[in-house]
Amino acid sequence: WKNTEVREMKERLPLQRVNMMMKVAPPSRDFIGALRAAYQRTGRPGLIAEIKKASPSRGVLKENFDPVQIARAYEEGGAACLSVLTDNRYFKGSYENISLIRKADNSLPIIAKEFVIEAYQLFRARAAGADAVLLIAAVLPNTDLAYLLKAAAKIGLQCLVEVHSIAEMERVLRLDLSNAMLGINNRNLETFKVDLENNRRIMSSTAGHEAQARGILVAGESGIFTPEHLSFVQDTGCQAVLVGESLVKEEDPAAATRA
Ligand code: IGP
Repeated sequence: WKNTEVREMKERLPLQRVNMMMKVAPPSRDFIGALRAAYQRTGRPGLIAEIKKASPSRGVLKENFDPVQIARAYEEGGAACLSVLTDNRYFKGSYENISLIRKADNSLPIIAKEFVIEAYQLFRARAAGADAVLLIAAVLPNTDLAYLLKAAAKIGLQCLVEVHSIAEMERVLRLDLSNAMLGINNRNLETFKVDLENNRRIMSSTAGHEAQARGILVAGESGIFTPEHLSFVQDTGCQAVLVGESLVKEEDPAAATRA
């Protein structure tokens, strides 16, 4: 085994422990509802502001990284929700960061972000105090998505189901999404290239129209750096956006969030 894999195994808490933690975890909040409310209040897409120390495409984004402080700045700046990277291998994140943000009484609902492939990760996220989790269609067949959506609902977690293509959008629309929202990731996970045109293509497809007709909230994700980008994504029909790099790197994340 590679060293990283051995370390990840050691960091894995026993299920029994996670179960106990879930029982005393702070109650979950309405992640999707907070985004809808923000859209209704402002007429602008609800902002999911992301907390990540590093990314595979950009390396370390911020040297003296303080997740609690950044979360506070996002809250002050008017974000609707937080996205906290828990993946350690590629993003230098942790579940501990979620626990710390919740202990600091930050009021924003939190989505835990990593590559979820099994129910254990849902339990671990809820135990840390997360309100939602990310499920990526590109790595999960519909049978697994259906199972994880159900398991998440049972423990009070909402899901953001992420797609990259029209085909994936069509596929996930066959699922029961009553406890979920969708995300269109404009970053190609293999090449890391960002293309906002992808957002428009998917939203203006038959599947994109179906999602909107069913009242499913859709977030545009990745590569949003300017107000023009934000308007572009809003014009495709997204009522939420997920912004990481351009906010995390700011000297003043609160001011950047307001802008
Ligand atoms: C954020 P950006 O370009 O604003 O930093 O992108 C976000 O979309 C990205 O972190 C993300 C992600 C993911 C990370 C989207 N989907 C899946 C890990 C796994």
